Amino acid sequence: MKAIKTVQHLALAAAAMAVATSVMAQAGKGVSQPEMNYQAGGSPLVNEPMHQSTNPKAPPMTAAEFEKARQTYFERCAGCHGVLRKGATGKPLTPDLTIAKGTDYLKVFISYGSPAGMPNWLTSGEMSEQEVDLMARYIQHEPPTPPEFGMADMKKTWKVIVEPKDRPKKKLNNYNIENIFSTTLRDTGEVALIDGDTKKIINIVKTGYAVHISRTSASGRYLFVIGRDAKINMIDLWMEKPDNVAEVRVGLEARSVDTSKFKGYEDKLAIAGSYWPPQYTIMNGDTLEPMKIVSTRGMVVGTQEYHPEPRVASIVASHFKPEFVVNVKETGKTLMVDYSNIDALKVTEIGSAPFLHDGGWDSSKRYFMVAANNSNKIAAIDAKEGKLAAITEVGKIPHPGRGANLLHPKFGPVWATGHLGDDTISLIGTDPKKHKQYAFKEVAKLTGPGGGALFIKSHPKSTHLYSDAPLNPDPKISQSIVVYDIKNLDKGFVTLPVAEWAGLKDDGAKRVVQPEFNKAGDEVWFSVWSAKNKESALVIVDDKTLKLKAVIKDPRLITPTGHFNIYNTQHDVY
Ligand code: DHE
Repeated sequence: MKAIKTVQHLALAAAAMAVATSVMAQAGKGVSQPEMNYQAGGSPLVNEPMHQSTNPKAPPMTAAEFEKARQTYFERCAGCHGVLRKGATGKPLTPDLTIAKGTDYLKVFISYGSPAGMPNWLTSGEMSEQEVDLMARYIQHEPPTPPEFGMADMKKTWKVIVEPKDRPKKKLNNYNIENIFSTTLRDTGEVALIDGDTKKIINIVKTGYAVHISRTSASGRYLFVIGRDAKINMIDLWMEKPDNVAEVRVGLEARSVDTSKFKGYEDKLAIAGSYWPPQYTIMNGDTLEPMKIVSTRGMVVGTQEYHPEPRVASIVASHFKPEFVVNVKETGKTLMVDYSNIDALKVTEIGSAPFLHDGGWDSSKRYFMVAANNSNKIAAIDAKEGKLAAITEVGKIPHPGRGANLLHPKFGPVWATGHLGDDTISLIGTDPKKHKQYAFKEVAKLTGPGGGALFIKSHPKSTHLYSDAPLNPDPKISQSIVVYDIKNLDKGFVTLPVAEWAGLKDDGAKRVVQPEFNKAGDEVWFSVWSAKNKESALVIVDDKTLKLKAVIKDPRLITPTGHFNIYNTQHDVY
């Protein structure tokens, strides 16, 4: 575990350094360095048992060499090339392709990298010549397959810590629950529950490994947290001290979780998507008991070729129908999963473009705007009609988080995304009724400070749009936030030196990440994300004045990254 975390750090640290030459230089082709490094994080699969599969045409490897190379692959390569090496952000590396290239060619590629985004593992000092040789031989053998994870495995991990009948019948604390923030403490596998009113930590709750996101149940009472190890924790905010009431693992690696929000189904079901095995699992919303597992293996949109590991990326609950919107990365398909009868599950499959990743609702909550990141596109999924509304070309590697909704003075309601691979923010019209000519068109491009942006945010009560750039190589940029005045977007941005405001005592990378509004929509929270052994902080900015309002520091706030305001997450306000 420790090794994986270190590698993830290295990957992100490398991202910050390596872009200088590449973000802009590579515009238009290939994968940018920050995107590559961002996705090249370690996988929890490194610790899973897998069997050596030998290809007689490939150069020989001992069992020990194979195991070492396998570990390195899952620590450094699987995020881009895929568990089964069928390719994702990185190229496919299956033996039918690699054997033909030969060991020497592969060694050069691994050593020096490529303009398309492959890192220079040897010349950057991250791999030795022996390791490069090992990896060049390894990728000519059949990829070993991690184990499946079905119902019996899930049931073994399922724990109801407090039975529903033993839970509070009413709220037992005085917290203003709607303004609690759940902050990811990435490297400790915890979330910090923070009272948004008093800015005091309520509890630090143990969750899965390298915890990823938090989502709120429809009622706002329960919080669901998922770790990269596919462990889901369900936290009851009505307890005197909010804490875990249930947990389960739905796979070996995962990123997304949500709960049913359609009228009549509030808090009834939960869903989580896994990277491995490629599947989604529907659970009882009260206890996390796994009820239905559905594989996402299948054909890729367009080419209609089989993909053995289409990872489940973002999932969101529809407000129009009893449906979950499940976005499958490699196949480029959005699955509208009708949960009204899970014994006769109806799934509407909407193809758009490969590499669906993150996304959010437009302001009407009818259109789910999802980034096909490596295709440089945003697909708008019409949740009312159950069809693709449009695909919009945007900049290089869109990365919206959930995106931001603004009322543009000229174009009406627009949804915005920043980009990892260039310095632009794309605004897309989302109102086909009153602003038909702009609907699902990229109506404007704002210029930001540089590439490496991950999250963007606004609020219906705010006239500001905030964007981070934690993967930009320039510390001045990665340690700041830029803000646009929605009423005067042409004016450009102002920069807020958020990391400097945090006044941290340690040197080192201090990535400022993920703007998130409080419930009232008058303050914005940011994480200042330092290394695990360094001081981090949360910085709170007054949305009206853009001045520093508060800094939260605590030795327990280790590697804070994402944060999720209960009310805004419950109601999809962004
Ligand atoms: Fe995330 C959302 C996957 C790295 C912070 N991230 C998501 C979602 C997916 C995803 C599929 C959408 C979930 C949803 O809406 O249901 N993230 C991945 C990766 O595969 C990737 C690239 C590499 C990895 O190894 O995990 C990755 N993500 C990161 C980070 O390094 C970040 C910056 C820090 C961290 O905590 O690990 C990070 N991801 C986040 C955050 C969100 C997120 C904060 C939620 C955004 C939101 O506003 O909802």
